[in-house]
Amino acid sequence: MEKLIITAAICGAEVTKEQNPAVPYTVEEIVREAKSAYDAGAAIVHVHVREDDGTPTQSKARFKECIDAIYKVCPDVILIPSTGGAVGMTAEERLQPTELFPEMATLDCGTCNFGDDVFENTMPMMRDFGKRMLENHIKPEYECFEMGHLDTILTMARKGLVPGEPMQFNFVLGVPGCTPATVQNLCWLVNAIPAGSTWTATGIGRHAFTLAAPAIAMGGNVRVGFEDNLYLERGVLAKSNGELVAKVVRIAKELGREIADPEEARRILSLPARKK
Ligand code: KMH
Ligand code: ZN
Repeated sequence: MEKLIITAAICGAEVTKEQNPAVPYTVEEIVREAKSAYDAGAAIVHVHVREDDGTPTQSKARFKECIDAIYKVCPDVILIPSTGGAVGMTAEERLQPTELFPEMATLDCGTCNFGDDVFENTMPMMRDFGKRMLENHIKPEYECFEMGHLDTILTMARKGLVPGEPMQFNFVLGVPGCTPATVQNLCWLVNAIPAGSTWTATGIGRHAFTLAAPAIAMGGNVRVGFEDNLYLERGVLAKSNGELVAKVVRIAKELGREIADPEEARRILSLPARKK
């Protein structure tokens, strides 16, 4: 089995300091959280950015500021900026971080309910996002919140509308209104991906670690972080993203799975080595 790649989704667009005071907004806070996750064993940081008051933004300038600052303290980390942004943002707004030519970026694979909201990812939007990633040589992480999202993106990849194999999928299970975070659902998704693909499991809220454990045992990868879950355990807020990553490292250790560093993660994900 390959080593385990841990992704830290340190910020997201929805969670607030009211819910957990450690949620980062400022550049300094985002760097602090990225570093805590990296030091704990995360090879990948999934990046959303905020204004200083916490408002989610997809501003290219803000992404550049945060990405440059993260690389200063985590020089080899893999960064996956979001093109999902926040519910209600336009496609053009959301695509801004792709203008920075990151090695990877998220690509959301279909419209879905998102709590009380609808997260819009129509086919024309997805074709635009796919075209941009092909043009800018960005490897997408395909975010699948629903079973149908996987089928949709596989069809688009067969038609050459989005980057193809080897593909990296992130199965985000447990968003209210979307596919529940069960082991059966995870198995269904994993069984449907092409041979040679890589995949990550993200369990939302209380499912963060109950989905992480089977993913580790199945040979997949794991995402945790404040974007997905604010608690270390029931009733105990995590003090940092690093605490959440450290818990995954402990579970992996118990299950006999080693942790991939960023260089190993690049090889597993078929990414070119990062230029020094
Ligand atoms: N904030 C969510 C509506 C992504 O990063 O690509 C979408 C999201 C997905 O976070
Ligand atoms: Zn995200």
